[in-house]
Amino acid sequence: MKNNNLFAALHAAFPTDLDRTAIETADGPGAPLYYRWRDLERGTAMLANLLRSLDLPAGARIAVQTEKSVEALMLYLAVLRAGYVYLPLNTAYQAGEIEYFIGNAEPSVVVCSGRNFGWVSKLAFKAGTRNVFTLNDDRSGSLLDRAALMSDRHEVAQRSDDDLAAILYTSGTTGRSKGAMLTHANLLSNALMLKDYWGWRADDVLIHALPIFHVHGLFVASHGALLAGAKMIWFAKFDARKVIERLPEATVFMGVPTLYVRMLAEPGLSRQSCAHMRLFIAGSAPLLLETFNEWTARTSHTILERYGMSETVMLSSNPYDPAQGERRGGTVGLPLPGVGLRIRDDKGHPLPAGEIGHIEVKGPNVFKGYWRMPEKTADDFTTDLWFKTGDVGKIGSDGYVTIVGRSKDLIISGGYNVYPAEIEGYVNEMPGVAESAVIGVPHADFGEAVVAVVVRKPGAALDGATIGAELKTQIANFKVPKAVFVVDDLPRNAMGKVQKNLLREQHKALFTG
Ligand code: MLC
Ligand code: AMP
Repeated sequence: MKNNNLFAALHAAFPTDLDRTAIETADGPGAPLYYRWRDLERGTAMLANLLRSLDLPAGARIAVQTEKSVEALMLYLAVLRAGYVYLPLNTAYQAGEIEYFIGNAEPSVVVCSGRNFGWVSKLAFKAGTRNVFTLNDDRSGSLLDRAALMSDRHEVAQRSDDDLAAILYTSGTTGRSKGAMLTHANLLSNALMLKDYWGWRADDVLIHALPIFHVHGLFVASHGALLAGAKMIWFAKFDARKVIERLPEATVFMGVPTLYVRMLAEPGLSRQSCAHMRLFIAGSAPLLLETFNEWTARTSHTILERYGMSETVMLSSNPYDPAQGERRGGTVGLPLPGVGLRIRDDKGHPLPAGEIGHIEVKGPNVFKGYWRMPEKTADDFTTDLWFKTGDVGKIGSDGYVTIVGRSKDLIISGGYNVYPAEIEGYVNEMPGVAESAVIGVPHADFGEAVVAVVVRKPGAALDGATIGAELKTQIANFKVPKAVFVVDDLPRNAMGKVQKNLLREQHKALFTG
């Protein structure tokens, strides 16, 4: 029987010469490390055997909040290999956020950094998790200690298309995060299609400088290189100057727009430094036309912008092959092969080419629903089962898709999503606060920055700095407003609704000069 486990496909793509370097570390503690394909094969087998030895129930979730490391990638692969469900968590999340994810997902295993073991294990044990391991970025921790005792032979667990491979939490408009359930078929169909569409080759070298707890770094970048049997140069943390130094050895780079903006600010970025490169890919947030054009002028490469989301992996892409069309700045290209995109008006009626409306998607890439939230899942699908992305855009008569905005109240800052409702919830709980409005304003580095406008209760002494400092102790640092204004009231329309557009207009030049 064919095994539809995503890992089986990745494994089958390992090169025959297992002694070739699969991943070379570019930063992190100590000298560069060279991981051969054989190391990935053995490491994932040992970790999968460790998971199997725990006697976990079918469909067990393995929640992971660790610094980026090759071992953390191996852990992801091992979870697939053993047939469990991977649940990655942003390292910036704090106790309150982690408590929610663990309570909601009820993972059988939690893996965290050693320095967080005290508070993470307390939350995990309270939620009923029996196994908590540590994994540090210097290859220490109880996870690897235990895995070292395991056999390095492991038969890949049999999985069918519809079985869950991962749950990715994505914030909701009501403030609470929803776990998007992705199946083996969702991830594999998308990865195989992108391998062809972007022309991945065994002699490619990918600079991997994105975090591995979201779609972009974990799936799109890693799956691409692994399925091609291509080498990765592995950055635990993005550093524009250091990445540019490695470009002459590389062929593919993927980044959110902030990474391109930061590289453009480096004098070392030049036509020569990019001469060996085959492809620069951008996504996760809008790439400004200015950045797109400046990149071409400086490097002679045209960035390929694509569009994706946690619930759907990749939806559209500018063409790689010039025969299929130009890479057009300001657009997210054409719907990917096998992916259906359509535009609907507010009432769900089809709109003609070029008209702006809600973007909806159907295809093998579209997730199975939100974890234990059937009503939310039902709300986000149309009656004919297209997924409502919450993005607003148009599809031209030539098929190119342009995103013009979002119907969901969402801020994307440096490629991370921040939902205003969640931040407003925290601010509104603070003493002396009557209400608040959280908005996104243009930011030269992060694309958008989070700003809070807070109304004080009569007579209350409130200041923005204290509110910001308090938030810093409660939520992930990228969600903390970069500016907090204390005011007497918020602008409202005749219906009493807060006019966030007026606030955005008022503060639009705050971070762009
Ligand atoms: C860091 N900071 C941010 C931030 N990242 N603030 C706002 N938005 C962000 N994205 C702040 C921290 O709070 C901290 O502030 C200060 O910057 C330094 O933190 P750092 O961790 O040292 O920052 P840095 O390493 O410079 O990180 C910036 C970054 C990172 C751009 C490299 O944010 C990043 O890796 N972004 C990529 C996100 C990503 O992979 N998205 C893909 C989602 S998948 P302070 O005040 O605390 O010191 C998806 C689907 C798809 O969307 O289509 O791909
Ligand atoms: P996430 O839920 O973190 O996966 O974020 C998905 C959202 O990121 C999408 O719904 C879009 O709003 C946005 N996004 C992803 N890629 C692009 C892009 N190339 N241009 C504009 N927005 C994008």
